[in-house]
Order: sequence, then C-alpha cells, then structure tokens
Amino acid sequence: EREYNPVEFEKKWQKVWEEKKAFQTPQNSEKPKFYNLIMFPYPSGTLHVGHVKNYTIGDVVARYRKMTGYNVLHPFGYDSFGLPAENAAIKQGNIHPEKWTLKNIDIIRNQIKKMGISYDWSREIMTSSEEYYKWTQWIFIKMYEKGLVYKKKAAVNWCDDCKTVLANEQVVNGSCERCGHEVEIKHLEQWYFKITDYAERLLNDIDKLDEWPENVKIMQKNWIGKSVGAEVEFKIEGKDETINVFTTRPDTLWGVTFMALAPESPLVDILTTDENKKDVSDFLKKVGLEDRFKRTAEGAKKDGAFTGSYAINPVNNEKIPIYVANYILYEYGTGAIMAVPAHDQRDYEFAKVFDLNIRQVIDGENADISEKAFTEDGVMINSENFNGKKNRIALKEILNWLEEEKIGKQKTQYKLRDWLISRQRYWGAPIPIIYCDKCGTVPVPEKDLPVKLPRDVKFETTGKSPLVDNNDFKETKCPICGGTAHREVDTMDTFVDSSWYYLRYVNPHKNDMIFDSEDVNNWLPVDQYIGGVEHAILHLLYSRFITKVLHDMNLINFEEPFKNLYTQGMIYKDGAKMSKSKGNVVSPEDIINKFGTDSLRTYILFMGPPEKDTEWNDSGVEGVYRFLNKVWNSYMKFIDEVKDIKFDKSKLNLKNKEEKALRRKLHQIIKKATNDIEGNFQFNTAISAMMELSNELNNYLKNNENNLNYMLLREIADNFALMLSPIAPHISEELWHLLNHESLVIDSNWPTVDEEALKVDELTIVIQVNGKLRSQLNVSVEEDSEIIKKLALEDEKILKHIEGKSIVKVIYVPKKLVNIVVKG
Ligand code: ANZ
Ligand code: ZN
Ligand code: ZN
Repeated sequence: EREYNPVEFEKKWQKVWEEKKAFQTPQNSEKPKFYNLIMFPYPSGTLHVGHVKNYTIGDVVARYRKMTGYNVLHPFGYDSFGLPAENAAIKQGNIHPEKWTLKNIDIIRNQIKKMGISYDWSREIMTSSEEYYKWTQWIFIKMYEKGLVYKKKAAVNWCDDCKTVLANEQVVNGSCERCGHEVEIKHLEQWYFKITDYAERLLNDIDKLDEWPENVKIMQKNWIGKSVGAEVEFKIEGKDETINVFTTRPDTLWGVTFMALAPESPLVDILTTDENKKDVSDFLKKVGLEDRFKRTAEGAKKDGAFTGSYAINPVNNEKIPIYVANYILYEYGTGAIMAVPAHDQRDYEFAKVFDLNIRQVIDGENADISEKAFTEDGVMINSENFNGKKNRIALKEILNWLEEEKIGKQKTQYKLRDWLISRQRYWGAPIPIIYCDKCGTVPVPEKDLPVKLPRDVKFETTGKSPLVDNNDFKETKCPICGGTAHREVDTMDTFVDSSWYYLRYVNPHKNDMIFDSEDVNNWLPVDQYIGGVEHAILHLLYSRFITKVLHDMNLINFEEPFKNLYTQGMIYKDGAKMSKSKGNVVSPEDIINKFGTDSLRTYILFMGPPEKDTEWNDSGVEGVYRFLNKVWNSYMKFIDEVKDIKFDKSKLNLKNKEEKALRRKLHQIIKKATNDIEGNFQFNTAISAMMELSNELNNYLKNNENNLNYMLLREIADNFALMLSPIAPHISEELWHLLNHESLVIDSNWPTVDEEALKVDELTIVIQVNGKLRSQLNVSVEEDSEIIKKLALEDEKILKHIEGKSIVKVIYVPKKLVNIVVKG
C-alpha cells in the first residue's frame, strides 16, 4: 500500500514544472490574456506564513485561470531598494546593501519555489538592478521634460531615525510609516513629482474602478480631498499686503469676526506690531515644539496670539483682528483663514479662548450657538442683501458677486500635495540630475543612463548618505558645456520604483526601451491585483498617477493600471501580528518539512475568507493534512483498477441510487468550487465542499467494497484531482500522474459541470389523514424523512383536514406514504 508522502513527491513535481517551463507565459497566444499580479515583496529577510498567504491566493487564481483557458501572466520580483538594506550595512559595518539584498532574494526565491507557486521565473525583476533602475531614471527624465518634476524649498517631513525626508503619504499619525519615529519639520530643498496636476483625474477615475474594494476607494478620495469654494482677498489696515483666504463657505462672509494665520506664514512677521512682538514670539516658540499633527487635530486645544494688525472685511468694510493660531495649516489653502466662529467649530473654540465676537449669520431650526457652532444649512441673517435666502442657493450668487466685485474668485482646493520623491539615502536609484555653475540644473541625457550607484562606498554610523562625500560619484562633466559639474546626491523614494514595475514584467529584459508599448497594451490593465490594504494610498495612488503620466506621453493606451483589486487579511499568531521581535513567527519551512507544501497552502486558504484577518493554529494544519491524507488513501483503494480506463460517459452505467447520488455530489461540488474560486475568492468554502466530496467517496468505497463502479470512480478521480490542483497542486499532479495522464494537471482543463448529473430523481408520497387519502407530495428520492413529514403537515389540502384537531402522531412509511393520526 502506497502512503501519502508529500515531502518526497512535492520536490519531484517542482523540478518537473521547472524543467518543462510549465509556468512560462508566451508573449502572444490565441487565448484571452489574464494578468494576475501579487504585490511584490521587499526582500528584508525570510518570509513568514503571513507573506505566503498573498502568494498562495495569487497562485490559486493563476492556476485556475490557466485551467479555464487563459494565457496567464503571473510574474514575481523584488522591491529591492530601500532603507533596511542600508541600515543593515550601517549596523554590521561590513556588509554591502547589495550583498545583503541579493542574499535575502536568494532565500525568498527558494522559499517560494518550495511553495510550488506558478511564477514565470524568466520574468523575475529586481528594482535595484541597473537594467531596472535605468528606466526608473528614464521616467524621471521624461517627466522632467514635461514639467512634472521640480525642486523647491519647503517645510518637509523629516524622520531622524531614517535620516531622510518623507512624502506626506509616508507620515501616518505624525510618525514615520516605516519605522514609527515621530516626524519633525525641516525646511529643505527637495525634488517633487507634480501629482497635484492629476488630482482631478485621479479622483474622477476612482468611480471607474468598480472592482476595487469600497474602503480603498474611500481612502483615496479622502486623501485627494477635493473642496470647492472661493479664494477671497482681505485688505490690511495701513499696509500694502493683503491676506488671501480659502473658504468653502463664502455664504458666511458677514459672520467673519477675526482672521487667523498659520504659525509658519511669512505674514506673521510682517503684521506683528511692536507691542505684540513678545506675545507672538512666545507663542511661536511654544508651537514650534509641538507636534504639527497633534496641534491641528480636531478637538485639540486652541492657542494663538494677536498680531496687533487688523484686516478689512471686503463685504462690509468691518475692521477685524488678525491672529496667529495653532490650528491653521500652512500647507493647506493659503495658510490663512477668515474665521466664522458662529458656524465653524474650530473658530468657535478659538473665539471662546480669546473672548472674540461670535456673530450668527445662518439661522435654522436648532440653531443655538450658546454652546457650539451651528454648522448646518439654513436661512441667511445679518447679511445685508442676502437676508432671508437659503444659504446654499445664496452661496452661488455670492460667488458670482465676489467675482464681479473682484473681491474673490471660485477656487477648488485639494488636500493632495505634490509627491516628495528625493531621499537623503544611498540605496536607491540616483536622481539623474547634474548641476553646472554655468548651465544650472541639467537632466542627464538619455544615452548616459543609468546613472550608476557607485558600489564602493563607506557607511557612516551617523546615517549620513555615503554619496554626499563620494567625489568619484559626484564629480562629473556638464552634458551641455562640458565643464566641471556635480551630480545630485539624493536618490529616489522606493515608491517611485514600485509605481511602474507591473509594466516592466511584460518585457522584463528589454534594454533599448522601457517596454514595448504594443505588448504592454495587450497585457494591461492587470486583471487581478492582490495585496495588503496598507498600500491603499501610497503604492496604489502613485501607480495610478504614473500610469496616467505614461498614458499622456502616448506610451500606453490605458489610464488605470489595476482593473480588479483584492486586499487580503493578515495572519495573526497568539493574537498579534507576526514579527521577529515578538518571536511569534511561523516559518513556512517548518510546516513544509513536517506536513508538506500542499498542507500549508490548503490550510492558509482554509483558515477563513481570505480578506479577513485570521489566527494561525497548528492543529488546523494537522486537520488539513489528515484531509489530504484521506484523499490520497481513497484513491489508492481503486487507482490500479481505474488507471487504464478512459472516462466515457456513454459507458457510464449507474447501478443504484447511491452511485447516482455520488455522481451528483461530484458535479454539485464542481459547480460550487467553480463558483467559489471564480472571482469570489471563497477558497475556504470550496475546500469544505471538497472535504464533503471526500467523505462521500469514502462512504461509497466502504459500503460497496466488492461492487465498485470503476467508470464512475474514474470520473471522480480525474475531476477531483483537477479541482484540488489550484489549491494543492502537488498531490493533484501526483495523482494525475498515477492515473496515467500524460499531460500535467496544470496544463489540463478545469472540470465542467454535467447538468444532467445534478437532476434529482423524484418520487410521489401519498398523504393520509386517519388512513384516508387526502393529498400527495413530490419529493427528491433522498429527501430526509423529517422534512417529508413537515411538508405533509404544511400541505394546503391537509391543513383543512387537521385544523382545530390535535395531532396524535405522524407515521412515515418510507417512499410510500405519510399517515397523520388526529383526534377531536
Ligand atoms: C470660513 C468658514 C465658515 C469655513 C464655516 C468653514 C465653515 P475643507 O472642507 O477641509 O477644505 N481652512 C481653510 N484653510 C485652512 C488652513 N490652512 N488651515 C485650517 N483651516 C483652513 O475646509 C475648508 C475650510 O477650512 C475653510 O472654509 C476654512 O474655514 C478652513 F462656517 O472658511 B472655512
Ligand atoms: Zn523612519
Ligand atoms: Zn554647463
């Protein structure tokens, strides 16, 4: 008797797949294309089972699509630039980031190969390779030519742990997205991508992404944060300067009782009078020490100082005091506001602290401003000509009037800021810019790309980038005048690398162009993208942006990169996220060595709906192992008898109800598994269904030991192996092979449902009341006796005969009749 020995045959099949190039995707094919993509990993060390979940889900989709007739592109690569590599170099002193990265990549590649994931390894990419980052730099140059890249000095987020600036998207609750260190503000000159030029399109096109999770779409919408309103100009008493404000509520202009500037505003200095210098500078000192995120958060304590200057309200020429206030953001709108305490809660809180006037200009049913601002819509009051009008209607008139009077203009404002892409780090793609004293800032000519990252560098424990003092790298010739010039020493954010990698997989090794437009247009958009929800804003927004940019350069003909997005949940262990520091990491190898890859894969998929967070449980793997073992053992009971039979439906002769029922079960489960896998990601219920099939098969084998229907068993054996193969491909391949198929299971077709098999045989049951025939029922031959009794009691004709009487008993004579005995 052959035993289930996965460790032995799993390796064998992985080798066969590799040798036969079973997962290599032809560039062109008659078949429809299916681009199946998982978010590529950052190679920071070994993978744990949480990472592996992503790849397993992706693999089921890829294998299933392949079996249902698609030409599937299922590539893998590494987001291999980034800080952890550099930090390891700084800490360990002697290990180069590249060496560290390549070592980790080798580990990961090996781990994934052991998982039997169907990647086309010939398309493997690495963002830190010269052949890749040459094109990252090329994109930078092309965007520079289009005016989509610029350098400016601004208040930027600085992580002192990572020793670099961060993009706004990388600041989460005031801390560094990567290391958790509190972010501080520095004034530095930095490089930006003009993503704000695309704000409106990025926002509008979200509505086209109907196969994206709603929560991700909402997060992107909020991040882009569109507000429609007006910019209004306020004159300053006795000064030439003016204050522009952005407001979404020009209908409240008659309720403005003070103005407020952001602490960082250059106007603060200009407007502060001598008497108020001390108050203002004390406040600025205090606010400078505070966290910007906390001080501007909703509900934060309002603080500020009077500048001593006054503005003139353009609608009624009222004189209003100008304050500097902690809740005003310098980066939003104009960095200054008109304050309407009666109708804006933040202004209300500030007015209470400084005892400022609060004037109501909108009235409504529950308008009570004694405790808080009234922020609802209503009817305008105290607003001259507009009194009595509904504020939303008046708002439009006021906008026109402001424009006519040249006091203000319509304005659309976005929360989205330009994408800060320069990093003061070594392990990234060098920004391809040269500075020449004569010619200024000069982009590196295309023919000189890539600007190679020098390999021979020294790392300082201070975290200062080794490029800063590297003269071999820095010193160069100006591409325009040939004079001495120096290179930019900042590198690009790794999110630039990952914002276009899905395009490179199509032609991963082309070295004369970034990609072949025709090939890319054939393969994209990605049909299924799978990854973590933590990328909802960062990577997914940047990728959408870069896709639109490349579209506008006529390099591609689509504007959205990812048609379908699936965000999977995490695997927890002992109630916590897996991490080395917590010591709760489950390593795939341990499971593979003990139970085999198929058990690991099947368990990961069986844990629950993949979008949910789930808790790892060792006994769960054992349970799944027992299931596969049982499947194996049942095949072994008949495989020798069926391996030379070819399934032929015309020769299938079902002898009895049990055989019919078993065949029906098979086709029911094919139907269910197809439905669960195709687009629904319900792998757990598909697996449960297969467990059910396995049980039924075993019962049949036990009850009919000497009288087995081999043609039926052949059909089950073939189809069960096929169905199981996207989930547990090794056992399926092995069984398929033992069934004497010449092809690989991965190259075979997904089973089809035989609708005829689903039909249920019916029989007629007579219903009697006190022995007299009163009605009849049609039921399935397999219907449960309790259900038949219930149906009999609910029958309309029967109800008439038993109404008001008490039921003594209900007798069921199987397959014949139900007799209801009543009294009274
Ligand atoms: C007067 C007003 C009256 C406002 C009112 C609101 C309600 P959103 O929707 O987020 O775009 N504002 C403008 N710039 C600001 C800044 N740099 N820092 C802090 N607050 C700022 O918000 C727009 C509103 O936020 C603007 O409309 C302005 O206050 C405030 F009953 O103007 B409003
Ligand atoms: Zn950091
Ligand atoms: Zn020059």
